[in-house]
Amino acid sequence: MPIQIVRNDITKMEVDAIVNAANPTLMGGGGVDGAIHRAAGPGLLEECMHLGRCPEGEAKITGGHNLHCKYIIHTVGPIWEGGKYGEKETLESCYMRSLELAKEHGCETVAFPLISAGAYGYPRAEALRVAIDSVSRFLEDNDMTVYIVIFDRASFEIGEKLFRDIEEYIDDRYADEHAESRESRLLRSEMPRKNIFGSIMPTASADMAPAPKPAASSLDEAMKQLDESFSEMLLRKIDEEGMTDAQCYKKANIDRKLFSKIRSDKNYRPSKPTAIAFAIALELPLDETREMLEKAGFALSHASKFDIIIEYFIEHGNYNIFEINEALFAFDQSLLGA
Ligand code: AR6
Repeated sequence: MPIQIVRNDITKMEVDAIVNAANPTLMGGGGVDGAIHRAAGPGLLEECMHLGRCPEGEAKITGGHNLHCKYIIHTVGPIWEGGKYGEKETLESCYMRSLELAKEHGCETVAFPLISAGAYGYPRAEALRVAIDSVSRFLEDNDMTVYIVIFDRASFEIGEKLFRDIEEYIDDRYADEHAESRESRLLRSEMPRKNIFGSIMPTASADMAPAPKPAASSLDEAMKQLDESFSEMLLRKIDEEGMTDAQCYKKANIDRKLFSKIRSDKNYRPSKPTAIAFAIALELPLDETREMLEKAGFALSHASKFDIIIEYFIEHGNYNIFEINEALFAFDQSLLGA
């Protein structure tokens, strides 16, 4: 998955480079800076002494010392002063300069803390948004796996209104599904259904189902009646949408190598988050999303918070996978992409 949001202590990440939220002296400090210096050992401070100062929005690189990474990239975020002093641009520059340095040093995996979102006071939800937007912009032209590391639960807030909206949406659907007793469900399924005019409608039966395909006389015959596979539907939809493969897998937060596998294997069975990620990238409405999922052997149900959150975003016409992932993360669900 090109962008991943994870909950961890960044000093424990096993990646090519971790990024430090430093101050212009590069001489260490509190927060994540202190944790990195403690874990890396005194050799890091010694190396930093030769680097000189680092202006806001810029980045410098050192070795990883005692950490599990090859490099530490030190960047200096803006101090939040209300948002009218170019804080956002400076923060974007921190991510860009750090990623460029990582690229120059051949890094394939990089982990960022939420720069400026601690002692420097940048509002956390906005800091996260800048992080995700900047990283996804960089990944449009570069292949890399980038982790955004959230240290504690308090560091994570999606917009409060969005959180409440989704919570309500989940409550309405999740509760309904679970409140109904087994008996009443049984009763309902056995009762003849009435339409709005009160006349009895046929229960779900052959009357309503689409005409079945003629029964195959042999297994061989049956195999010839196979429907379009997941990968065939995906490739067809990409063409119909007039997208390139790269536009689609990037928008789906899917790794290029995985996409080539899917492209070359007609019978590829993706995981559910991967299948949904493609449906989101293609901006499919709910019924087509369900159809695509079915081809991979999955369904969307109201018995799962994950599914309800996906449904919420599709119904609201919001197909931004990174915003969906922020919400999934806030509700402790697995993320979309692969
Ligand atoms: N792993 C991942 N994230 C962490 C960790 C950790 N071990 N520890 C803290 N965070 P901050 P800033 C999160 O204050 O706002 C230093 O003194 C934390 O929850 O470390 O850019 C420097 O020397 C928060 O979300 O950095 C500077 O003087 C995020 O890291 C100043 O602080 C950033 O919080 C920089 O302030």
